[in-house]
This record gives sequence, C-alpha cells and structure tokens, in this order.
Amino acid sequence: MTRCTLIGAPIDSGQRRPGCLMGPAAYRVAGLAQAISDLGHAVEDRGDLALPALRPARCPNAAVHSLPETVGWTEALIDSVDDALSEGTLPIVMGGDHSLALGSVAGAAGFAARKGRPLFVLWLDAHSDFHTPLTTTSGNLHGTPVAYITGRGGFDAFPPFPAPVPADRVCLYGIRSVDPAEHAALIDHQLIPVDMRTLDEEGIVAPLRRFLARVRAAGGMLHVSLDVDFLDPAIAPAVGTTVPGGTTFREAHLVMEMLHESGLVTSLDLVELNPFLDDRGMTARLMVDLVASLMGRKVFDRPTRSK
Ligand code: B3U
Ligand code: MN
Ligand code: MN
Repeated sequence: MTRCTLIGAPIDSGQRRPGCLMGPAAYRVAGLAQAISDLGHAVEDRGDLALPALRPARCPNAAVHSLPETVGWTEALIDSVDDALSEGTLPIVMGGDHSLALGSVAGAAGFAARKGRPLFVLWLDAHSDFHTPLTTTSGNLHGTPVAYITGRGGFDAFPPFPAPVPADRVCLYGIRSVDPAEHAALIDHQLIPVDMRTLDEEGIVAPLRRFLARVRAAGGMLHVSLDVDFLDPAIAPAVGTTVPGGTTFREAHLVMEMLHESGLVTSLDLVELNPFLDDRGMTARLMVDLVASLMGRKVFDRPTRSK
C-alpha cells in the first residue's frame, strides 16, 4: 500500500496554447483518485495550488514570456512536492504544462539531498526540454526543465536548483523533437536521449531496464515526468504540441508496469494534458489508466518480474 498525494497544478503559462490549466479538473473527472484507491492505496487530493503573489523577474531573452508566473509556480511546487515527500507519500502532480517540473523536480531534489539519496529522473516525452531561458526561441518555458534540473545556467530568476542532477542520472525517453540549440547542448552534456530510433531498434523494454538497474544499484529515488506527447497523437490527441510517431498504447502501459514492478518511483508528474483539445476525454482516461498501471493494475502476476 502506497500513500499518494494528488497535487493540482493548473498551469498554462509555460506555453502559449490555453487549456492545460483545466488538466487537474479533467484528471478528477476521469477518476484518478478512485483508480488509485481501487488498487488498495491511500489517496489524498490536496486540491489545486494557488499562484503566489508575483515578483518582477527579467530575462535578457526577449522571447521569454510569463517569467514571473513561472517562477511563482516553481516556488509553490517546490514546497508542495517536498512536503508530500517529507510526509512519506508519493506526490502525483496533475498538470498543467511541463513548466511545472521546474518546481516538482526541484522539490524532489531538495528532499533527496536532505536524505543523502541520489535522485534519478525519467523524462517520458517527445521533446528533450533542454533549452535554457537564454536559448529558447519559442520563449515557452515548458521547454526548459531538464536544463534547470541538470544545473545549466540562465535560470537566474529561479530559486537555485538544490543539488543539480548529473546528466547521467537523467533518462530522456521517447524523444523525437529536438531543437538545434538543445541538440548541441545535449551532446555537450553527454546526455544522449533514448530517442525513437533507439526504441525502434531495441524495443521499449531494454533501455528502461538498463536505466532502472542503475537507479536500483545506486539506492536512488526516481522522479517520473510523463508528458502526454510521449504517447502517439492517435491515442492521445489532447496536447498542444503533438509529434507523430509516439509510443503506442501497449508500449506505454508496459513502461508503467515495469515502473510499478521496479518499486523505485518516488514522485510523478502528469503534464501537458489540454482537455480543450481532447476527444470525449479519451486522453484524460488513458493517462488515468497509465497511472493505474504504474500503481499496480495488472491482469496476472508475472512468474518472473521484469526488473
Ligand atoms: N523545443 C520546442 C518545442 C517544445 C518543447 N516542449 C514542448 N514543445 N512541449 C520549444 O518550444 O522549446
Ligand atoms: Mn515536455
Ligand atoms: Mn513534449
């Protein structure tokens, strides 16, 4: 039995397409809490976070928008994720666009550092989100959290990242859209994503198994950040930045089942769901079902577990 804390993060400010702020409401309507409690876990829904009073913040890159809001949300998420972990629960952040991970991962990193445990991050996404506020051309800060997490510069307006996560503890999985500045920086930081080419060649299981083995060997905590666009747009249309060629229904469930069997996941983000773009709630329901797989829903127990 796991104790889960649901944290609503109604955040739209990390990109330009309105709608992600309805994400937490859609997860509630789709029955996220019930799906988790049906599996025998305890669930507490803390409601939605509120945006704190804004302070002025500036960035030399004129393309960047909504910086004070994003800093405010980051601060709120750091506290709520750290609190949920400190209470011994598994925080599940219901986004909200991916800029929320600036705060959720910082909260997890602060907690892990206090406990003296290494934090690992599994980034399930079409995008590498490795821009800094100085390199982004879209100005959308949802494209920056991996850079913040790994301690890259350019985040002067943000709280200093507690204990930056070394690049070799970050696994970018399902990647198929990388901007030129991100590409150069990823190579520079030796952060080579598990891209779609790799998954096509090796399958969905082997690279994940290798990463989970490293987390286990290090006694690490594992933060999982699940972007809706990790999934193929045919099965998950409710996202502002669809990229063709995403993971299938069965691959995505298999990833979640492996994560469950690993027993390693200590915090989770659900990001980029835009219910305004959904088709009769199919994406919200799929995301809820994926969380259920991650929390242990299965048809049969395996004789040998895929750790
Ligand atoms: N790399 C592009 C596109 C993008 C990143 N994350 C999403 N889209 N969802 C950018 O705007 O930074
Ligand atoms: Mn993303
Ligand atoms: Mn994405």
